[in-house]
This record gives sequence, structure tokens and C-alpha cells, in this order.
Amino acid sequence: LLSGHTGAPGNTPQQRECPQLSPLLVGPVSVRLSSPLSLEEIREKNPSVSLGGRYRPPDCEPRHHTAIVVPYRNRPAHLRALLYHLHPFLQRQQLHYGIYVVHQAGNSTFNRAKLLNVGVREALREEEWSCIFLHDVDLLPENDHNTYTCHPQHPTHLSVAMDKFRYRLPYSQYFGGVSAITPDQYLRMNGFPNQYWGWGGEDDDIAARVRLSGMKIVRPSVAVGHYKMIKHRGDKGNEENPRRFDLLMRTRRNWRADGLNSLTYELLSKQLEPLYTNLSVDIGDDP
Ligand code: UD2
Ligand code: MN
Repeated sequence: LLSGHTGAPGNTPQQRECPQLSPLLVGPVSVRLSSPLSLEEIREKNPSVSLGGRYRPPDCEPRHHTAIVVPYRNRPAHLRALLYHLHPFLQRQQLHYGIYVVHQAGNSTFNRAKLLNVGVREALREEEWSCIFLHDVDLLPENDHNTYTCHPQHPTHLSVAMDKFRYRLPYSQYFGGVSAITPDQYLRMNGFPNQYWGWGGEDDDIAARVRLSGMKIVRPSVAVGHYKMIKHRGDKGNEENPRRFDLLMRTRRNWRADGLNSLTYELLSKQLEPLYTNLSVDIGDDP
């Protein structure tokens, strides 16, 4: 044999697809709640993560392309803990992934669902993600068999068993914490509501949209859907929203008019940090 070449010259060898079940999974992991590590130390532990918090498995072709969208303001210690856990967790699942932190700039009332709308739109503008995760900054998955992929037909709710709810689902329509949708599912439900300023209700509105647009919520088993929530108090600027009950009564009437199709915001900056992409946005204020 004179040459090791196979196939046409100039062709890169076809990589094999990653296995259905990653051989790197370890199952339950113990989660350290307070992460003293600095971003620099976390970066050193994750040398294969590229700028903007992106990763591709080095030796096989990934089956899934997952964007993680984190609504965010002023939780630096929680963000470090999340990055510390999530990067190795997602790498063990052999995903192609990217982490987007959507930072609400300024002091206006926090609006989680609107930030999620911004994150989905901006992430999809960059890459053809097949699955988008909506991820609270303070929730840490405790079992890597809980795969960060999407169901082809129905939105998924992942955080089914949290320590704060004694590892049980608090109610059947619960959709808060960590959930996931495909771009198609997102379009079908007209995204998320933009009108929930302050704490509460927006996750129930999203769950209602799932139902109203003819889909249902799917979930992993309680055995793998374990999460720890880092203990925290309510944030300044995210006080309980007293209008949430009124808004929720109107979801059926409003969901087609308020959502992705009525979203307005100003992207102030997009920074490719070593461990995540930071989107700073002006989303306005409670009128
Ligand atoms: C619950 C839900 C959450 C959401 C919220 C009501 C769980 C585990 N989570 O969370 O999904 O429905 O109720 O809005 O049940 N955030 C900031 N900075 C702030 C305020 C909020 O970054 O100043 C982000 C952060 O990603 C946080 C998320 O918004 O995890 C939800 O806020 P929270 O953690 O204060 O609310 P919590 O724990 O009651
Ligand atoms: Mn929380």
C-alpha cells in the first residue's frame, strides 16, 4: 500500500455519529452548592469549550444541537456554580451545545419570560439549534442521564424533582425551572408572554400556551430529574407580580397576540466570554 488515502482527495473523513447513549455518563453526581471557583478556574477545567461557551464532541458527529438560555441579572455566584456543573455535564452527554446568558440591563422590573424570548431569538439567529433549554441560573442537575435534548413533538419539562419541593412535582402543570422546546414548538406556541413583570405566573402561562397550541408537556422520570436549587432570597426588582392571576385568566385570549410576534427589545451588546455568550438587553419596563 503506497498511500493511506481513501475516497476523493480533499474530502475530510466522515466522522461516525455519536452513540445513542453516551459512554461517558456517570449517573448521579454530587453537587457542590457554593462554588468558590473563579471563572478562570472553571475555564481551566474546561479546555475544550470554545469562545462564547460552545462545544462539539471531538471524536464523533453529535446527534443533538442544544442551546441553553439563562435569564439573568445580578447572580454572579449562581452563574459560576451553574457553569462549573453544566459544562462537564453537557460534555458527558456528547452534545453540540452553547450557553447564552440573557442579562437584563438596567434596574427595570425583572421579566423572565421576555428574556427567554430574546434568548431564543438571538440563539437561533446564530446557529441552527435543534433544541433550546430555558434554564434558571440557580438549578443544578444531579443526574446526567437526564439528557439535555428535545422531544420531537412536545415541549419537555426537566426539573421534575427538586430538593426545594422535596423531590416531587409540586403540581401537574408545573413548567418552571428547567424546560426545553424545539424551534418548531416555540413558533407554534407563539413563544412566551412578554407581559409578566416581576416574580411568578410566567411559567404557568407558558404551560398554558403548550396546551392551547395543541401540545402537551413530557417529562423524564423522577429518578433522573433531580435538581438542587441554590438557596436564595427574592431579588430586588423581582417582587411578586400582583397581576399574575389576572394575566393568567387571559392567556387563552392573549397568547396569539402577545409573544414572539409582539417581541421588541434592544440588544445592547453581545460578548463572547470564554464560558458563555453574554447578551445584554434593554427590554423596557412595566408600563
Ligand atoms: C421559580 C421557578 C422559575 C420561575 C419563578 C417565577 C422553580 C425552580 N423556578 O423560581 O422558573 O418560574 O419561580 O418567576 O420553581 N433571575 C435573575 N436575577 C433576578 C431575578 C431572577 O437572574 O434578579 C433569574 C434567575 O435565572 C432565576 C430565575 O430568574 O433562577 C427565577 O427567579 P427566582 O430564582 O428568584 O425564582 P424562584 O426560585 O421562585
Ligand atoms: Mn430560584
